[in-house]
Amino acid sequence: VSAEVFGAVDIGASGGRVVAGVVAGGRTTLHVVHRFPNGVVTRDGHLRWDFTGLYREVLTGLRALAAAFPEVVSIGIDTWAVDYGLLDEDGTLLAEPVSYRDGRTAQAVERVHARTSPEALYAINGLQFLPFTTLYQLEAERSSPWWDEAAHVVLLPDLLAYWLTGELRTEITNASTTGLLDVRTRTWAPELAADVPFPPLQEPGEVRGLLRPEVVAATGLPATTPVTSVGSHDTASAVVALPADGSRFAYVSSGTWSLAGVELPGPVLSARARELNFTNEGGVDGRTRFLRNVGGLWLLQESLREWPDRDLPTLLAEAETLPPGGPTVDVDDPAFIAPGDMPNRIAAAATGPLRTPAETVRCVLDSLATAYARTIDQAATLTGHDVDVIHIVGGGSRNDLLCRLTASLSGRRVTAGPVEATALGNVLVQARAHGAAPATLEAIRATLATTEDIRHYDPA
Ligand code: LFR
Repeated sequence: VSAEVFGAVDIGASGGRVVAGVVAGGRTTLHVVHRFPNGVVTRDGHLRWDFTGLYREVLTGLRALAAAFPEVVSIGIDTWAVDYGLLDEDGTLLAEPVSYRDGRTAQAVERVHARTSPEALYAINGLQFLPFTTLYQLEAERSSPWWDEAAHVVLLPDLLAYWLTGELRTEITNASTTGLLDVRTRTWAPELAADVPFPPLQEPGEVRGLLRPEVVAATGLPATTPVTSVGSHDTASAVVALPADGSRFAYVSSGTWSLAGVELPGPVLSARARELNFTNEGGVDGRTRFLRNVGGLWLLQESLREWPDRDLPTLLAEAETLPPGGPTVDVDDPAFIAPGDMPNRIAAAATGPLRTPAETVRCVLDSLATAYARTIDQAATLTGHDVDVIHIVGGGSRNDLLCRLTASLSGRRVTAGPVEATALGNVLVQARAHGAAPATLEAIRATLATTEDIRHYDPA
């Protein structure tokens, strides 16, 4: 069988990777060619991403990709959502992008809501309230020293694509997280437009552009290599790669955040959906990702930073021996958004005392699993969508205890994996665009259901 290779750049809040996706005989195999850490840094009084540094890592990764797989067909890019860079008229990045974990939007939220009520906003953009949605960040940005010079607002995967190709577009699944897109028409909502525009929209599967000569020289990739738009919102790519057989499924994309919900043909904008804080994000092929952002492994990642002499496998093993029904926290508590001092913040919010790191770990996992079960139940009720199985994908799918707790608390079968669903979805949307994967998401998922290594958990 002949093999075709697609490069995926997949960057999350805690780390990035450049992956080769080898598609051969209906099976897609991922090879990570470069990994690099990511995290927020404090600069000029704000939490920011060192995005210039991340771009350097991307070039390093693409060089490794070209060296290992000279015949790469295309490159796709995804990152977390909502954050952006400001470019001046010449296309120069004005400042390193502020992170959604920065606290700058506190007053901005009130100003936006004074102009447009949360109810009216939901009717337009269909998004759950999160204090860091781009709409609020741009309101806060109006008082930044760079606003007057800004000519383009560019979402982060699109910024990488710009540096690689020179082309400015806004990929639509990620645009759907800005709060500025009309959820019904899938076009920019004129009534919410900021003074500085985003580049025009582009659908996943469309070619963004060819690599700039400088990038060709730096990476050794052929000058004919296109960047192909994928679900550039990492969660959109993850939902593509669910190993689902049929349609009666829900999912939890479990990483730094947990995104729990169902896939629908169109938005659900009921008052109840808004009250329960469900979002209608845009999926690949115009699907709706009806889900809730419910806090995630960030609570563990940040706790581990405070316990340098403890390792996760041992802590998980200890946590497993603790009895069920221990203290929990509300994983959605905005008090957990900022970095630092996490075990103490968890202890302060917990429903009972936490004496050891293992108890804290158990508390986080019980709380996450409880939130997953409740959220999937609500999603099913709000939409009338039947759910037989919950697919947990991403880093959390490796966490045996989390998967088992979710199965028993939800009373539903859980299937765990793939861990690298996001990179896989990135690869598969490119592969489809270049004729190497099936035409529909259903067919793509049915293939994954038979080729991916998946674990099943039935309710205890
Ligand atoms: C997951 C994710 C979520 C989004 C959050 C912030 O990585 O993209 O979908 O709510 O990060 O961008």
